[in-house]
This record gives sequence, C-alpha cells and structure tokens, in this order.
Amino acid sequence: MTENVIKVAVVGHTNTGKTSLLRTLTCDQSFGQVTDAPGTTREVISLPVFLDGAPALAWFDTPGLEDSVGLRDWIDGLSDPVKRLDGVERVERFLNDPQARAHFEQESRVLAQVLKSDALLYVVDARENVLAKHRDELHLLQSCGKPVLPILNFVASQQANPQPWIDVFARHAMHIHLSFDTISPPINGQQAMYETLGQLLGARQTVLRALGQQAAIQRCHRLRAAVSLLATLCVTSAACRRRAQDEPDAVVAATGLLEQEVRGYERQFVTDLLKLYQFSEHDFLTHTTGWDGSSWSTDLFDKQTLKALGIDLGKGAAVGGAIGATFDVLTAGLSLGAGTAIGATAGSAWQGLGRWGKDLGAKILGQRELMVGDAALIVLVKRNADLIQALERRGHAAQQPVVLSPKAASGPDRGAKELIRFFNIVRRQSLRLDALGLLRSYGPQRSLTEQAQTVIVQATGLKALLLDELHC
Ligand SMILES: Nc1nc2c(ncn2[C@@H]2O[C@H](COP(=O)(O)OP(=O)(O)O)[C@@H](O)[C@H]2O)c(=O)[nH]1
Ligand SMILES: [Mg+2]
Repeated sequence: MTENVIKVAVVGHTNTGKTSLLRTLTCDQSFGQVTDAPGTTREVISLPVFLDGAPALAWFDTPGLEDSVGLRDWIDGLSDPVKRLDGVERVERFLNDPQARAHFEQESRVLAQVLKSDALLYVVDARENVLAKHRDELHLLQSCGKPVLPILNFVASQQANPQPWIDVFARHAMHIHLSFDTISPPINGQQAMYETLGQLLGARQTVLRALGQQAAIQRCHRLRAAVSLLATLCVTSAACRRRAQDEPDAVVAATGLLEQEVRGYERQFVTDLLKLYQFSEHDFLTHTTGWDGSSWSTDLFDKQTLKALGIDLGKGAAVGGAIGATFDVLTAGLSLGAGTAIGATAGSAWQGLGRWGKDLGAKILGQRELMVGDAALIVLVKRNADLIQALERRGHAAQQPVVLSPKAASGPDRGAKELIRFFNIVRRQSLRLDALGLLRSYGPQRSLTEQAQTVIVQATGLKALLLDELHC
C-alpha cells in the first residue's frame, strides 16, 4: 500500500455494525461476515477505494473492542520511572509487551491498526445506553491521538437515542459525528462520510472531497440509468400489441400472450435494476409475492392488484372508466385520439388514424388489436418507480428483502392523466410504426423513451430524488 493512501480504521464494540458500515459504504454485499454472533470479525481486513482508477483510501475493518474496561485499567496502570507517558506512548508500550498482547489478543489487533491509520470511525449502536465500557473505548481511542469520527448506527430504529452519545463524544473532544444507519443510509451518505472525514483530516481534504464528489456522481449516473431503464419498460410495454381473430377464444389467448410478454419485460427490468444497484435477486423477491404480508397476488393484470393500489381510473379515464388490464384498441376509440365511441366498428375507429390508419384498418378488418390498459401500465410505472426509490435508500448491509408498500410514495393518482396521455402517444406510434412495417426493425423510438423519462419523473416520487441530484 503506498504512503499516499489514506488509511481509516473502523472500530467499536462488537455487533455495532462495523462490517455492515463498510458493506454499505462500498456497495459491496459480499465484504466480510455480518452476523448477530459476537466476534465474527477476528482479523483486520482492508478494503480499497479508488479515485480515477488509482487507490486513494483504504478502510480497515477491525474486530470488536470486547474488554475495553480491562484494557483501560492495564494501559492506565503503565508508568515509567523517568518520564511521564502520554496516551500514544502508553498504547505503544502495551503493544510492545508480548504478554499483554497475548492477554488482550483481539483488542491489541485493533489498537495496532489504529496507530497505523490516519483516522478512525468509531461505530456505536444508538439504541444502546452509554455504558462504562463505551466510555473506556472512547478514552482508549482518544489516547491514540488520531482524529475520530463517531458514527451513530441504528439511528433509523424507533429505539434510537442519540443524544447521550453525542454528549459523551463531546466529553472526549469529539465534536463532529455522523448519523449513518447502515441498513437505511442517508441519501448521499457516502459523500457526507468523505466530506466529514475531510474536515477532520485537513491535509487530505482535497482527496477526500474528490472521493465524495466521485461517489455523488456515480450515484447520480446510477439514478439516471435506473430512470432510463424504467422509461424503456414503460414504452416497450405501452407499445406492445397482439392481434387476434375477432372471436372469444382467440382474444383470450392473445390477451394471455400479451400479458405474458409484459410480465417478462418487468421481470427483466427488475433483474437489470438490481444489477445496476449491485444488489442480488435475493434483495427483491419479485412483484408477484404478497406485499405487507398479505397473500393476494400482485400480478400486474390482476384486478385485485389495481384495487389494492387504489387505482380506480374513474370517469375521466381514457378507457371508459374500466379497470382494464388490457383493452381492445378498435373499441377503445379514445386511445386512437379520434374521440370515437367505445363500441365503434373497426372501420369507423380507424378513420381517426388518417392515411396510414386506413391501410392498417383495412388490413386488420375482422381482427382485434389488443394493447395493455392504462391501469396496468400505471401500476407498472408506479411500483417500479417505488422500487427504484427503495433501492436508492437501501444499504448493502441490509439482509431482509425489499418490501414495497401499496401506499408507497408514488401514489396512484399523482400524474395519472399525464401518464395516460403519454401511453396513448406510444400506442399511436406503435400502430403507426406497424403500419409502416418499422416496429420490428427499429423498436420503440428513442425520443419516446426520453419523453417517458420526463413524464415518469413528474408522475412519481423520483422527482424529489432527482432534484437532489441537480448539482451533479
Ligand atoms: N437494523 C439494523 N441492523 C443492523 C445495522 N447495522 C448492523 N446491523 C445488524 O447488526 C448485526 C451486527 O452487524 P455487524 O456488521 O456484523 O457488526 P460488527 O460486529 O460491528 O461488524 C448484524 O446482524 C447486522 O445485520 C443497522 O443500521 N440497522
Ligand atoms: Mg464485523
């Protein structure tokens, strides 16, 4: 490791979330071992962070400081007949004593790493009371003469009580701290971490600030990539069509195929999204399991799904107020933009399509054209926008899968009209491209996915997240 690399040791009592913190900070779910059992991390393990491809910082995960009371007694008891010892000298003397090291095997590994590091993160469980052992930990770390940044973990918990901790930090001359729950980290938490460390390590501030900016830019790119994936899902699904002979069995079969195709697009989206966020398939158990422990299906085309989400397109809706999972473009005239009545004959419905529509109308007379209905498309957009938001707020230390609430931030009503207007643009485009024989060769047009991004962001909670990102 080169001299220029900033070395930061992560220390604290066992099970306060040190390994979890590093998983979340580095978006690496596989780092170290995370369990409730004490003493899981027994060796010091390092984890590099790169800036523009070169190693710039190394985190050091350390074992828990288990017997801080005994260790403090030992170290405080050290004396010298000739001179007074300061804190660092005492700790060095302790580390040079093989007998003492053998007695405090785990703690000595921690203190050895602390002395080799440029700064420390001291991780505490903010749900716990401040005990004597914690004060002794703080005293020992203060003795090492390194800048310490206390980290309040578990702050998202109802039982968190950070103030006594903040008070005790101050008593040990630690006047800057950071609240960072490793399971639900703050948005831009990585950037905050580097910038706060920069305040403590003035000489390395430029690099730490650059690391913070790098983290913010990566996050921004990731969010934009996620919105772009969702826009593609939206356009591809709204453009999706099946044609069937105008008889019940054929229509049912074609509807089934249409639904299957769109479910497949959504599954692929979820896979791509999890990969983008460096999560695994275990982090989200698909949209087809129950939400909030309920047992109903959350299939896109199940009317119960729409109802549970409170989706009732009501009178003003494009598809005649029906909670339609799919609909027939020949009978749902409005989607063609011509204001034709529901139940219109194929011929009259197609008049609204203009020159190209007539050709298509003639071609498919006696057939029915099926597309995905507004309600299902709204669910598709909203619930996957909620999934993006959940992943944005999820730490890589989280061990439970994401559970989306039906009452999630993107709410069914918000922006529904704009979304429906947009679905109709896509549907028309899809029909037009088909008439010209282009859809297969070109797929959904790029400009449509760009428009989709704008509409989706306005209609969902993603707007607030993107506003946060305007600076990058
Ligand atoms: N709810 C919650 N659990 C956490 C948090 N941080 C860590 N944990 C859990 O606490 C336990 C100990 O975490 P770990 O990272 O192994 O602690 P370490 O011994 O300090 O490295 C694990 O079960 C973690 O999943 C947190 O912020 N919130
Ligand atoms: Mg650990």
